[in-house]
Amino acid sequence: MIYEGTLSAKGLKLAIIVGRFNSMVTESLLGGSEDAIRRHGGDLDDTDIVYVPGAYEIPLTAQVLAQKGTYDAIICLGAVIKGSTDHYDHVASEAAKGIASVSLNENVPVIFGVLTTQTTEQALERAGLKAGNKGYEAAMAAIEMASVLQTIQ
Ligand code: INI
Repeated sequence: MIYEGTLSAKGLKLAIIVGRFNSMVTESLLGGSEDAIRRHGGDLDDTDIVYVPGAYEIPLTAQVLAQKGTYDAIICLGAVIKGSTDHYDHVASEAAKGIASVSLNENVPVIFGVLTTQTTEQALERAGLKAGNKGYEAAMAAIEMASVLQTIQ
């Protein structure tokens, strides 16, 4: 037996968490996610968007949303860009670990759409310039995971 998800967002209830830090990047990621959902049959009126201060605050927010039990998947969008201190490393690693643990503990796909880059230019490239839009890709992963989990459950 082979199980696989579809790429249809029709009928899915999704949440998107967006970090305000580096908002020029994260707003472009959000646009990419919305584009993916809309172009795959999803209803943006059924998609909840939650803004948080920065990537560090994403895991707790994802946990509270997941515990509501109403979302088929949660998309986490952020941009952690290396500065002159090691603050970057703490924020990036806590966001990554936290998002993974919420997903495993709550049995909800929680998608890692947090960019971690050395420069603002690299982040912008991945938010709609020459390296695609990771927000779009994160939404596609959310759609596929919501679907494949429905299939195997
Ligand atoms: N938050 C980010 O989302 N990206 C960053 O690059 C960043 N840096 O570099 O500091 C960042 N820091 C804020 C952090 O996410 C928290 O909002 C803050 O520490 C308050 O808890």
